[in-house]
Order: sequence, then structure tokens, then C-alpha cells
Amino acid sequence: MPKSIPIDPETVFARGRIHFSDIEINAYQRTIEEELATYSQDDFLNIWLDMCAIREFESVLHEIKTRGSYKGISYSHLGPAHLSIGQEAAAVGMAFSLTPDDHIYGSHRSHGEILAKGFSAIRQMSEAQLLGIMRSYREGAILKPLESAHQGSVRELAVKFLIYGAYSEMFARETGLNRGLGGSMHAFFTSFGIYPNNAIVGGSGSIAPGAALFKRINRKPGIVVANIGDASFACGPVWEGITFASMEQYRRLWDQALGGGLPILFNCMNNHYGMGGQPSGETMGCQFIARIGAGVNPEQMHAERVNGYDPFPVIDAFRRKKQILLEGRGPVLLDTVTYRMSGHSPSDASSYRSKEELEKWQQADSILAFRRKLVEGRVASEEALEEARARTQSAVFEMFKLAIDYEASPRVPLDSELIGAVMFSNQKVERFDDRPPEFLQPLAANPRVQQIRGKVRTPLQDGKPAPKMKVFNIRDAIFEALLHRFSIDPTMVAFGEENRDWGGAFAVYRGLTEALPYHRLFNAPISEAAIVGAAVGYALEGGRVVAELMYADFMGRAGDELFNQLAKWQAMSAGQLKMPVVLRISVGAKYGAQHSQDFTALVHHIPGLKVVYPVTPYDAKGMMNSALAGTDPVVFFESQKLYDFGEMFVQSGVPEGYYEIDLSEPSIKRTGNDLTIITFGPTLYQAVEAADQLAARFGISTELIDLRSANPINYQPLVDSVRKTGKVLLASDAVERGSVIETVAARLTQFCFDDLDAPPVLVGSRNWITPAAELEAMFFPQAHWLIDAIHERIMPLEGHQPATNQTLGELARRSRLGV
Ligand SMILES: Cc1ncc(C[n+]2csc(CCOP(=O)(O)OP(=O)(O)O)c2C)c(N)n1
Ligand SMILES: [Mg+2]
Repeated sequence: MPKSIPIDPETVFARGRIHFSDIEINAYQRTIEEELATYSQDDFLNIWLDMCAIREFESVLHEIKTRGSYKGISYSHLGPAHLSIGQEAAAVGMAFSLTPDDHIYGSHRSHGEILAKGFSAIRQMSEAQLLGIMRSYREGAILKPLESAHQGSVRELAVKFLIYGAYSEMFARETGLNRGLGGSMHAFFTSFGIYPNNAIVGGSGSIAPGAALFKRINRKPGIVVANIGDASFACGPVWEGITFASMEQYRRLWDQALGGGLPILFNCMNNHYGMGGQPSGETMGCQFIARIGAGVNPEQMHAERVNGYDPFPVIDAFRRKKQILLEGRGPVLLDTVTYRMSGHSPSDASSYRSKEELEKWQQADSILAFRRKLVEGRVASEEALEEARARTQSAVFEMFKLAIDYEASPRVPLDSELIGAVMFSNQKVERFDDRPPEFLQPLAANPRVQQIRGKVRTPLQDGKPAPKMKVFNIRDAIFEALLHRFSIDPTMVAFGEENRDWGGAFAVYRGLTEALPYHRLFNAPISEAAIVGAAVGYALEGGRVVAELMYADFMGRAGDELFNQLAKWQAMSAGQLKMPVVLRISVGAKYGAQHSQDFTALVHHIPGLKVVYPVTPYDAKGMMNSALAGTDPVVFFESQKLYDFGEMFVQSGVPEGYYEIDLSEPSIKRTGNDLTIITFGPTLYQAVEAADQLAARFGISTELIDLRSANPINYQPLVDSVRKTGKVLLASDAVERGSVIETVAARLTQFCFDDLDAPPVLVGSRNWITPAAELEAMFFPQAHWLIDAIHERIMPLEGHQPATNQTLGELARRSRLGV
């Protein structure tokens, strides 16, 4: 408990100094003669050939991008080619002593890292394992075009598989590692420990810590490497990921048996440039990326700067650093210095560097330098090395030719629905591991469980509403669903700001601190990008997560993680990966412009996310149960206005047992014949008030439907209702422009055009900042706004005097002003 870390003014104000230790630069100084004892003859040759294979792989890409052909073979490659020519030693050094259990995450310039890691894994796996992987991977889709012509060992076949799969992926072929749906910057192959690579630079900085977290919590072997460019060390999510990865609690508060600090190595692939900006000397002030470690923790992240233009110092550093990580003393920061001889992309004119500089690095070319070393050390003759290199080059070229062959390597048919089919995995998984889930106490002994047991779960008790403290509310409903899944799935963890002792900012988690060990429920730093990123990494590795962003207003802080990571990896993996993440986000009120915004529309717009917003205890429990049984990312909105609300609609109350609600199904809260009101979010309760008034004052019978979900939506119940009533009003607390209900209205207009007496009418919040609590009634939809809008734009209500201006003229005026 943090209560066990007391803060004492006497110690806090005692005089002292913060000590730093020196950070090594190029500490490795061994000669090739000394290395003869470290490496076998095979090792030397493998390092050499891996570097040559990567160089050739990228040289082919360079030629076809810049000249349209290679060795007389023409091909037009439309997509990107971010080459790492010059960085081969850094990639091969990184991968050399990693095992298949060690997982790498990287970025847009990762061809070399992918190949190096794959080659290394292939060497360590048995032939039976390799055959198993190749045969089972999408039923042999990548293997089949290779198998018949192959003469040689299984290991050689696996190398071809990797190179061919990587090329095919770049050229958007079905035979790609990710069926052509990831592409050059996102390719990966988890069976060899190659995890997603990110076109959002620094993207792996927030994701990889989640992968390392998964390894710790689920006692999985191996470490995680986040390969990040030097310029990307300026990215907020990278700093947040480092913060998340270096939290003291792993070693101070968590069960020591878990192994201590996160086993993660942040590896800076330091090629001295962003696209054209120079971090050291221009765009950053640290001079050495390794220096960043000094500010992070007392161990200075064991930071070190190594020569990545030579594979030996990198291998040496990775071996030492891996040991540190396995001992639970992570995280580690490595500043691996290299140089990108190729342009950032084929259109790069290298205007940011001089010819002389480039020539110096070309002369120092790591491949040539390494060959010299091997010759000096009498490992092999230059002729023998070049002969082996030529064989490798032609093997790479063969794979290129096969990958561009449309017959062997077809594209997914453009009229296919493949992408739609892999956007969501839509599966049910009870538990992601079979071990018993860890708890600190029997659930029956939990104070919150006991308190809930005495609560009233029905709308009325003895004919009247129960006192507030006795009502089973939305908070309880979510708690119950979470506890259920926590008790079934041992991999399930929850984290976010103030999640533990505080009980979650809005007390949903109260009681969980007593129930769960630290590693299943913990406080994250105020690092929204890292919270969502780590959830993504944890899920990619095969665990279930509930992450929390306190307020919807903070979503911007996790923008990339929400929009590009959580939403995308299932489809970019062509359905290989699952994303069992529930992201809880509460929508505020009473706290003004930056704490009271309903941002459901932002995520609703992003393909790949399920977006729900239940507003009753029955729905909250059933939908959370479904979200927590599924395998897709669900952004789960909750209204702060409603946490105390009990069930008002389901007369039999909220079941104590387990039940699920289909996330696509709108809920008919009240049936009616004259008018349909569709709501999304807490506006349901204003709609109830409006419906009551419409009935009492005008004898109008209203059908009330709560969307509950913005994506997916089954439109049938909405269409049925609108066909019956011919009139529809949609309302929600989000600002009206671009809102979820606007999309629903547009679709209903198309589905029901002939049945409508008037166009669907929208009532949202004003297109303003959310004002102070005292002024909220001028901003959020009120019941009388709904009635005024019905009167003005759907059917005149006899004798009604509107209090607000809901006319089309007013709508046009506001639109012109942009408010
Ligand atoms: C978030 C984000 N910002 C900007 C870009 C555009 N971009 C692509 S590569 C690159 C330079 C990255 O430099 P560095 O991290 O050093 O990696 P390197 O390209 O040198 O391997 C930039 C700015 C991007 N892809 N993602
Ligand atoms: Mg760089």
C-alpha cells in the first residue's frame, strides 16, 4: 500500500545532493583476436550474411523505387520504402542473442530489424518447430509458393519464408506476413518474436512497456525491445512509456516473485537524423540520447552508448543488458549509434547533410569494415566471404522475383470484403490462461461485495424508490461485471490514474484494492498515452486489460494510442492478433470547458473501435460483461451524472447473475406509436421527461430508444420504430455538429425516407465550450428543447409556446457563424 511509503518532512527537507554516475560511451574496445574466443566460426559467418541479406533486401527496394527496376526486372512499387542502408550492424547486433521469446517492437524503418530478428529466431528453433510455424501460418499460404521449388534444409526454407513474406507484405500481396494489410512500415511476425512495427514514429514507446508488463504479470520468459529512432525520443508517448516502464512500484510494492522491474530495453536506433532534422545539435538538447536515462531513475536506466556501426559492441551490450533485465533491474536504455546512408525515403535529396559527411560514413561502411575484421582475424578469406554474400544476394533476389509475380503472389481481390472481415475479431474468450486468478481475499469477504448484497436492484421497493445509499447503481453494476471477469480470467488487469487506493476517480473500483494484488490493479502515472499504449501492448501479447482515462476530455492526450494503435492492429495483422481491451472513459459535467465534454464522436469516427455508452445499471452490467468476454477494443463511456442512478426501466431489476447484452442492439426503453425519440448517453433521462410531458399535455405516445452503442449498431429496431411512428427526434449531450446521432439521423433518412413525415430532427449540446455548472442548462439539451424542436420541425403542438429557438432558420444562422 502506498500508505506504507510515508512522507516525512524531516527527511524531505534534509540537505543532500543527487548523485549521478558516468554513462559509458563506446566502452567496447575488444579486438577481433579477442573475439575469436567469444564467437564460433558459424556465428561470424551468420553475422556477416545477415548483414548482407538485409543490405541486399533494401538495395532491391531502393533500385525499384528510384529506377523502377533491379537487374533487369521492372516493378512499380507504389508504397513506402524507408530504408535503413547503413544500419545493418545495429539491427543484426540487436537480434543476435535475443531468443524467440524476446519480442521486438519497432518503427517505420524496421526492415532490417525484422529480418535480423527473424534470422536469429530461425537459427534457434528446431526444424520441426519451423515447419510447424510455416505450415500452420494461414494454412501454409506463405509456404506454398516456396515449397515445391525448394532444395535445401528446413532452416533455409524458413529464411526464404521470412524474406518472401516480408517482400510480399511490402507489395500488398496475400502471401505477405500480414496478408498485405500491414505493409512496409507495419510488418511483423510474432512466431519469430517480431511484434508490430509502427509508422507513427515512437509508437512502440508506449506499447512495448505493456508487452513487458504482460511478461512480468503472466510470468512469461524473455524481454521486450522497443526500437525507436533518435528523433523519436522527443515524442511524448516515448517519455510516457519510459515513465510507465520505470515506476518504482514494480520493485517496491509488487510481489517480488513476479520478478521486479519491467524487462524492457528501449533501444535508440540512433542514425543522427530524423527525416532531415538533427536531434543532437539541433532539435534536442541532450546531445546523447543515453543521457535521458540519468533523469529517469537512480540506475540511470543502465544507459550506455554503443557503436552500432559494428555488430560486436551491440551484441556485447545486449547480452549484458538482457541479464540486467532478467534480474528484474529494468528498464534499460541503449543508445545504439549508427548511420543511415540511404535517404529517409526515395524522394529524399539529402539536402540536410553534406556530400563529404555521407562519403565518410560510406567509407566506414559497417559491412566492409566487418569483412575486413573477419579477414584480419583469419575467420575467412575475402573471396570466401564474397562468394557467400553472392549466394545470399541471389537468394534474396529470387524471393523478390517471386513476391512480384502476380500468379504466385496475388493481391487480395479488390472487390473482396477481407478488410471488413478482420476489423473486429468478434470472438468470445472466457480466459486467456488456465491458471487460477489471483485474489487477496475470498470474494464473499470483500466489503464492497457485502455492501452491494444489501442493495435494491429493482426500480421500486415496496412500491417506492429506495433511498440513494440503498440503490444498486451504475457504479455497482460496472464493479460487478469487472469482478466477474477478474475472477475468471487470470490475465485480466486494470490500470489507470488513481485506480487503486482512491478506488478509481469515481469510486467504481472501491473494494477492488482489498480484493486484488498490486499487479492486477494499479495506479499508472499521469501518462494517458502510456496508459492506452500499455493496454495495447498487453493485449497484443495475449492478455485482457481494462484501462481507464479519467475524463473524456483527456482523450487527446492518448490520441495516437486510441486512433492508430488500439483501433488498428487487429486489421493490420489481417486478423492474427486480438485486442481484448476495454477502455473506460467517463464523461464529466459541472467542471466546465475542459472536463465536461462528450467526445464519443471522435472515437465513433475511427474504424476499428467499438464504442458504447450505457446509461442504466442493467445495460452497464450487461454491456461490460459482453465487452469483457470479447476480443475487440471497446471504448466504454460512462456518465458522471449517472453513477448514482438505479435501474428505472427493467422492472425485474438488475440480475445478480451473469448476463450479456449484444453490443450492437439498441434498447427500446418505452414503446409508443406517435413519435420516436432516439438518445445516446444521459440525454435518455431528458427524453423520458419530454415523453412524459408530451403524453400529459398533448396525448402523444412516444417510443423511447437508447442507442447504447455508436458502433456497431443494428438499425433494424430503429427502422421498425420510425416506420411505425413516421417521426423521429434524436438527442445526445455531445455537441450537435458531427455527433454520433447525426450519423444515425443521416442513415435513418436513407433507410426510412418514404416513411418519414418530416426529416429526422437533432437536438445536441450547443456547438460551444461547456460552460460552468451554473450555466450548463444553456448548453446541454433540456427536456423543453426537445419539445420545442418537435413543435417547430416535426409536428405543431397545439397551444405550445416554445422557449428556445429550434427553427431551421436559427440552425442556418448558427451554422454560418460556426457555433
Ligand atoms: C508521429 C509522427 N510524426 C512524424 C512522422 C513523420 N516522420 C516519419 S519518419 C520521421 C523521422 C523519424 O526519425 P527517427 O525517429 O530518428 O527515425 P529514423 O527515421 O531516423 O529511423 C518523421 C518525422 C511520423 N511518421 N509520425
Ligand atoms: Mg533517426
